[in-house]
Amino acid sequence: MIYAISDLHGCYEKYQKLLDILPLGDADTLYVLGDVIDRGNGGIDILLDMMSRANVKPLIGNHESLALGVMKRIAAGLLDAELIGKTKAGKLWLLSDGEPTVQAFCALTQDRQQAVIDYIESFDIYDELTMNGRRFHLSHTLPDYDPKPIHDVSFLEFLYGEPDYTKVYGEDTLFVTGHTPTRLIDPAYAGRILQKNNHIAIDCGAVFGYPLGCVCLDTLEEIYIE
Ligand SMILES: [Mn+2]
Repeated sequence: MIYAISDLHGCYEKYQKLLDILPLGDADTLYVLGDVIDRGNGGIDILLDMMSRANVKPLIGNHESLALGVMKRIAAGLLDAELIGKTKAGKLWLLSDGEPTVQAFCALTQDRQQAVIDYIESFDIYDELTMNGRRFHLSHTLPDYDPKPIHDVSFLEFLYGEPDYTKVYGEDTLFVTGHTPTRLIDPAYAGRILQKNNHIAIDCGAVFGYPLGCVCLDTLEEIYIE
């Protein structure tokens, strides 16, 4: 089975609870559609756990992309937790609720810091697959409606785009995205996965007190972790 979650934002307990109930065997895959870190406290712990699992497939989110350059400078000994706020990129990261990630990252040994950096650098930007005759596109987010070929979508649009969930992007493809909590797309879907117009929006807002949503791509079944 193939599952997808997104925007864990440091919610380590919900992540572990999900792994406890998912029958995730060797033939199964759990896609994590970015924004594992920041806001909550457990982002680095989640990354370290994900690294140890061959059947977890990460895609990059804007928070990982923003953190990466600063993490490299910390690992190289050029920055520490106190100096981060004095750099442009570091200030941006802290403004994006990066503080818990900064603290946890700085507490790692240099080897572990480098392992986290290497892992984030291995993240793909998007993936496409076919399951039970249904085509899927998966990425952290997508641009506003503009039916251009996927190879014309820019890296920044995959990280920061705001899809128009009222538009069908492709008749023969289901577009799985996170990034925007579903309550901000449509309040009727607060804390729930939105499946509509060939979109599957899976960021239920786990770090804001809503459940962690998980969709099974084989069955389109929704799983919720309170
Ligand atoms: Mn995001």
